[in-house]
Parts: sequence; C-alpha cells; structure tokens
Amino acid sequence: MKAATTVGQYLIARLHAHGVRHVFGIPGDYVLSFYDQLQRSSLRLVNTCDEQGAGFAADAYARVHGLGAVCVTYCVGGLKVANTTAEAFAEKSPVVIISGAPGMRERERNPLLHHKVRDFDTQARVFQQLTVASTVLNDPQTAFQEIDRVLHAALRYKRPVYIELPRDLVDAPGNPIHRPREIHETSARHALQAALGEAVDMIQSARKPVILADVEVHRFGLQETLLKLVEKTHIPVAATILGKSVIAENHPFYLGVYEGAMGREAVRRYVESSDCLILLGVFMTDINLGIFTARLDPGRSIYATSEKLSIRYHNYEEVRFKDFLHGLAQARWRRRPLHRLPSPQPPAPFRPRRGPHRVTVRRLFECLNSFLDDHTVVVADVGDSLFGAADLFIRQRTEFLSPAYYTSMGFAVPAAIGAQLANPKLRPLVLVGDGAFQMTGMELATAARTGLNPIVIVLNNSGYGTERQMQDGPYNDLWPWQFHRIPEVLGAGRGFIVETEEQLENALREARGHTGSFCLLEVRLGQGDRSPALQRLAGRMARRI
Ligand SMILES: Cc1ncc(C[n+]2csc(CCOP(=O)(O)OP(=O)(O)O)c2C)c(N)n1
Ligand SMILES: [Mg+2]
Repeated sequence: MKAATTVGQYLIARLHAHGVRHVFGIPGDYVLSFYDQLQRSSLRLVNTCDEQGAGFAADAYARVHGLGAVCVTYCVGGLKVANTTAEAFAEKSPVVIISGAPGMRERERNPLLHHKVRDFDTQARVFQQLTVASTVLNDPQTAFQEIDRVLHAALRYKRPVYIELPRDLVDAPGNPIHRPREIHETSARHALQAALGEAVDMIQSARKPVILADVEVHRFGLQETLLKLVEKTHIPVAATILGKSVIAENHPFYLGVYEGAMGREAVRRYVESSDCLILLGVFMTDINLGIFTARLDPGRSIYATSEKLSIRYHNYEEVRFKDFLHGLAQARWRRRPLHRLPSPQPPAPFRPRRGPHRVTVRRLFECLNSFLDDHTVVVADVGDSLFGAADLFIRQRTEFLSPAYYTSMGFAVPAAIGAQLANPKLRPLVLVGDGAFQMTGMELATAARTGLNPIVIVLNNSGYGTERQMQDGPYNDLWPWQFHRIPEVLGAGRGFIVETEEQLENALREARGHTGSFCLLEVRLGQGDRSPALQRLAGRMARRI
C-alpha cells in the first residue's frame, strides 16, 4: 500500500485486503464523499431499496464469504441497520457497519444539524451496544490504527463492528508511516496440549461419542476440519438448526438436526444417550435446544467454542477454538466400529398427485426436497419457512442460511442477494412467509438490478401463521397481496401462482429453467396448515406466554 493514503482510501484498501468485494447501502449527504471513493474503488456498491435490506444482505454475505460491509448515512440510515446489526451480533456474523456522519468541524457549538437525534454521538453509543468493537474516526493520526483494531475484532470474534466516518475526515491524509497490523493470536501451548490430551482420552474411552456441531464451525471456516475428524474417527455428527448444513446431509456419519424434543426422536435419543458429547461451536439457545427440552449433561461433555473450552466441569483458558479442532483432527485415533445410525433418509422423488389436490406445507417441503441440488443455497425466513426447512435434506456444506436464533422477519429476500453476490455459483432458494415478505420483499428490485436469479417461494397462509398458533386475533391478518404479480410491477422476473401439487411441480420446473431473472412462486396454503415442527414449537411456546 502506498504510504500517503487518506482515511477513506485506507478503509477501502483494508476491506479489500480482507476479501470484501461488495458494499451494501443507500447514500446520503453525510456519506457522499465516501460513496464517491467507493464508486471509484475495486469494491462494488450495491444500493438497496431500504437500509434494512442492505444490512441483511451484508450479513448473509459475511456468512458465506467471511466478512461483509454495509455503508449508510447518519442516523436515518444507521439506525435502520440497528436491527440487522443486532442479528449479526446475536448469530455471530462479521459485518462492518460504516456510517457517514457530520464533519468534526461542523460539530463545534453543537448546532442542530439534520439527522441528529440527541447528541452527535447518539448513534455511536447505540452501536457500542450492538457490536464487538466500534470507533469514530475523529482523528486522522489514529484513524488507520483504529480501522485495524475494529476489523481485527470483527474477524477475531465473528461479530459486527461499527466505523463512523465524519465527512471532513474522508479525504484527510492519515499517518504516513502506519503499516497495516495483522494479528495472529495463538493458543497457550501447554494449555492446548493438556486440553487435547484430556479430550482425546475421554473420547477414546467412550462407548458412544457424538459430535454436535453448530454455527461457529461455519463462521471459523472449519467444515473441512470437522469432516476430517469425523472421517478419521467415525464419530457421528448431529447439527443444530442454526448450524444446519455444517456437513453434507447425505454424509454416512450425519445423524440429522438435533433440537431436543422438537426434532426427530431418533436423533434426540442417540445424542442424549451418548456417554461423550463433543459440542463444537454450539450456541446454547432456546431454539437450538428445542425450547430447552434438550437433555445435555455437562458431566459427559466437551464444550468448545471461540469463547470457552470446558471438559466436564472444568475450563481451559487461552485455547483457541480453531487450534483445538485442528488438534483433534490431527490426533492419532483408533477407528471405532461402525454403528447403525438413525441417519435421515434421502428424500424419495416427489410425485405430484394429479388433479385438484391442494398443496400443503408438508407436501411443499417434500417437493422442495427433491428440487434441491448441489448449487442451491436455501435461505429461510422466520415462521414456517424456517421450521419446515429443518427437515430439508441439504446436500452440500454451508448451504442453509437463516436467522434461526435472533429470528428477525424480513431476512431472507435481501440475504439471498448477499449470498449470491458472495458466491455466484449458488442459486438461492428463498423460503419466506407472506408476513415477512411484506417487510423486505421489495428488495427483489435490487436482485433485478444486480442481475441475480433467486427462486422465491412465498408461503402464503393469509397472515402470521406462527403467531396464530400461539394466540389468534385480527392482528394476525394481512391484506391479501397478489404476490405472484409483483414481477409485473417491477417489470422484471417471473411470477407463478401455485395452488395444487401439479402446479407446484410445473412452476418449479419452469423456474429451474428460467435462469435469466428471479422467479416468484406464490404458494397458497390453507390458513390453519402448518409444518409438524411448527406445531410442536408453537405448542410449547404457548404454554410459556
Ligand atoms: C421483525 C419481527 N417482527 C415480529 C416478529 C414476531 N413474529 C414471529 S413469527 C411472526 C409471523 C410470521 O408471519 P409469516 O412471515 O407470514 O410466516 P408464517 O408464520 O405465517 O409462516 C411474527 C409476527 C419477528 N420474529 N420479527
Ligand atoms: Mg404467513
């Protein structure tokens, strides 16, 4: 990098060095000069319909690609990505939030400049709560160092960070002798050895060890290492719903999704009867653990995450998750005899019933199961889209994205844009409820502008089905949109209306062949129809409210 660089150029160069190629956002006067720099840089700006769309797209981009970025204007834009940043924090997705802001000189004497809420630092203080590191680049002398610090935190903790860029600092030259700082943290050697020694002994002497793998295996890019460990040891693996697709689901050692009493009974029994549970990167969330119906005994567990490593009832300090998993995969293992596993059965080919057979949620997912191929990334929104998707059979790794813990509606359509830009070999299959589509579905305009071709399935059950199950009222009703006609409004894409099984199969076949633009299938479902998983979950939640 040339020594004399401006603050804005340095930020762009560091994002690029960390693999970012796309930045999502909407311009505004406080961020215009940086937009101009971005426009002339090697990063591509993708402007969305709404900032929330940009935030979700950047989150999905980060999940697929390792780091994502969103760039918005002060407060009116910034506060709109508060929710998506909260999601990225809660679900460990490294997104860089860049916000323009009034210049430092403009802030003297505290004038009432447009977009200001209470004080000039109101937005920065909000984002302190939602990120793992944040900075206001108010001093050109320290700006480069600050950029290094927060980007490092995003990559180290896989969580969002906030960078506020006052508009009069964008073109300010930074410290000319600064060199980018790469930090490689390592584990304490003896602690790592002791932890590995104890873990290997515990696993070797166990009768029935099981791995439960979750989101951090995705985030730290450890899928290959997990696979190596499984193939060397023949230890079976289950995934949580948030970690779903951590291993190809047709792998012979894959057990299925473990969700306590909510998931498949055979998987629950296998996992809970294990005498050595190896929890890798697991988030102990209520949804992951089947609304706390899971019975996982810490006295029989090895629990490794980026934040903590414990074996039975004691902890090891300074052992990095990555080093621990690599260490396990490299250890000398005695292969275990093969057990019969309750693995998920690959789906039988879908055969639509001819004639006026209305499509149900169950049949929809059966049909989608045979539709998936190795280039599909399933992006599921909240609601029955997510619960039904738990039983989908994902063939490859990292092919399932959803906000399965924070569960903010409106994720899926914009996330599909981020996911496909991050990996253009994938064609997104978006599953979204009619309620969630109302929130961010118009980002299909962004998909059209960027030449993307997701297949969007709108599960139209005339309202907030998940909520209806818990407590019904007129607040769960929606205006009956004609979703399938949205392509007419946008002047792009293809729309299909699906009421019967035959129509479903035909529409999917056409959508597969139509790769030139997005396709939207409005699937009309009965109002009371729901997936078996949703029935179980909502039943449990209703008892708690
Ligand atoms: C942003 C946001 N607002 C509200 C909720 C609460 N909520 C959870 S599910 C749901 C209904 C979802 O409706 P829809 O998208 O049509 O899916 P369905 O439940 O009908 O399958 C609501 C309102 C939420 N999770 N996220
Ligand atoms: Mg609905």
